[in-house]
Amino acid sequence: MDQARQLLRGARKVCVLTGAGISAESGLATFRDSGGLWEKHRVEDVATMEGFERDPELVWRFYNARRKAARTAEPNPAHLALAGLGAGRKVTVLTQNVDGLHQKAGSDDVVELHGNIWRVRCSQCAAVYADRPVELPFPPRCERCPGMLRPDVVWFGELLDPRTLALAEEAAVSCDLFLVVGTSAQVQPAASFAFRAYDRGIPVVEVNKEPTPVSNLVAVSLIGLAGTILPALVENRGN
Ligand code: BJW
Ligand code: ZN
Repeated sequence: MDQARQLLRGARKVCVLTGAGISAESGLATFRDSGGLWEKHRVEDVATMEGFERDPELVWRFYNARRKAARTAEPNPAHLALAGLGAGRKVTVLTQNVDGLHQKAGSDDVVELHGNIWRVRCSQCAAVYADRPVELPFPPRCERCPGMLRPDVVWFGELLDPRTLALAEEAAVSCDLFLVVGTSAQVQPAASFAFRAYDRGIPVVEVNKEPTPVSNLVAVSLIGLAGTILPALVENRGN
């Protein structure tokens, strides 16, 4: 912890990659942990375009349940600690999460790699709509064409938005400390940003309740709950 604090103290530009683990203590399920979403749902059924084309109602049931959970979820001490990290330094959060909790906590530079659960997009004409009701009546129809609306998130086999990728890339290689929090670091290209920073000689600090594929390259691995470790890392930072 002392070593991580020291790295943070010297850092003027911090880039943070977050995953579902940072929202776990807000009561939102992760994907790959025991009891996680991928134990109850087949990835191919609910997180691919093929699955949506096969059974859109199943996919909407999955996302409506997650919207319902996310609506009442509040940022936890981990989100708040990251939001408080910005005094005197530039902090960019690259999040794989679609729940909007970093913004709710007050982080002002958030790059949403996998989209946002509060937006919907037409599967035919790509029109994007925000602030739809939590329980969308099925089938949710586009206002501009006969297409069906889908969540505006990135499923497996889909490309991340090129502008989003460029922002993430720039933040990852121009920071002087890269934090990785609560992600299994298995999904590409999101996980690759930690490797890009490492390749540039930038120190990488990981916070996770267990080791991951990035644990071997990190300067410091802090094993434990993000809601406990991040506030401890940020306090006494002495800027
Ligand atoms: C705690 C904690 C606590 C718990 N405190 N810690 C290169 C090599 C191999 C494969 C590929 C490759 N490039 C592309 C691919 C294919 C694929 C991929 O990566 N597959 C791998 C899984 C093998 N990637 C893609 O398809 C991506 N698109 C793409 O690359 O396009 C180009 C292309 C297309 C086709 C072929 C090839 C290239 C798109 C990926 C989209 C992922 N989408 C999802 C759903 C988003 C919407 C939604 O939320 O519903 O994103 S899947 C899901 O996984 C979600 C997450 O954002 C993502 C990552 O999961 P995350 O956040 O890491 O969660 P978990 O559950 O895995 O981990 C939680 C962690 O927290 C654990 O480590 C816990 O220990 C920890 N934890 N509680 C601290 N309290
Ligand atoms: Zn449309």
